[in-house]
Amino acid sequence: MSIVSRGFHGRARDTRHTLPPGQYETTGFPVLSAGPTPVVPHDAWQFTVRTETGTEHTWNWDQLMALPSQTPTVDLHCVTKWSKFGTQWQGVPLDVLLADVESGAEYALVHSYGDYTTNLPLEDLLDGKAWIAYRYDGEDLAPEHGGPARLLVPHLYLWKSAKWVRGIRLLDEDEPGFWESVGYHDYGDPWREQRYQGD
Ligand SMILES: Nc1nc2c(c(=O)[nH]1)N[C@H]1C(S)=C(S)[C@@H](COP(=O)(O)O)O[C@H]1N2
Ligand SMILES: [Mo]
Repeated sequence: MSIVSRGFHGRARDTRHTLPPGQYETTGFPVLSAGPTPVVPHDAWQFTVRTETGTEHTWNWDQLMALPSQTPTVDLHCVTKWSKFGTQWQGVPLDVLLADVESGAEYALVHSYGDYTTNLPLEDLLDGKAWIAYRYDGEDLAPEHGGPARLLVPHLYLWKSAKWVRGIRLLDEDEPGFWESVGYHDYGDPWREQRYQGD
């Protein structure tokens, strides 16, 4: 994989300030977690990408901090129908983390500390569309919002933005994650209102 400079800039500011169908705007920042908030100290934090052939690439916190980051401003859309405009983040684009990862996989299954998973096509993590985010609104990302670090993939419903992210498995075959396996849409595009399987 290589960094595509076109998309690297093109999608970093995904702010339309327009509501997708069926959404309403909120100015708060609701917390939605399926279980307890895991405690992950920086010195214990690791992020691992495992390819379809089993090769693993692991970064610790200091290595993540040493990578080039971006400061995207994006709109968030939760499947429970709230949207929040203009949220400001800092994070490392997945393009940077995956640049030296040899893979022909088409799918990704994202894992969190605490066992949450979510799936998406690998291409939806690339070309400036997704980050491992560790700062929100000028401060370290709060634990309830996914700190130390969460996936941020704002062009899909927010359940795809796994909090407390610990790794990504690259897969030849699509594999449903936590919400996808209980009836939520496999892809989850808010603009096409893909909330549930069959939408
Ligand atoms: N690990 C983990 N990530 C998660 C969740 C979760 O329960 N566990 N909930 C998802 C859902 S449904 C939403 S809407 C967002 C909520 O993010 P927030 O709590 O920062 O608003 O996180 C997503 N990421
Ligand atoms: Mo959600």
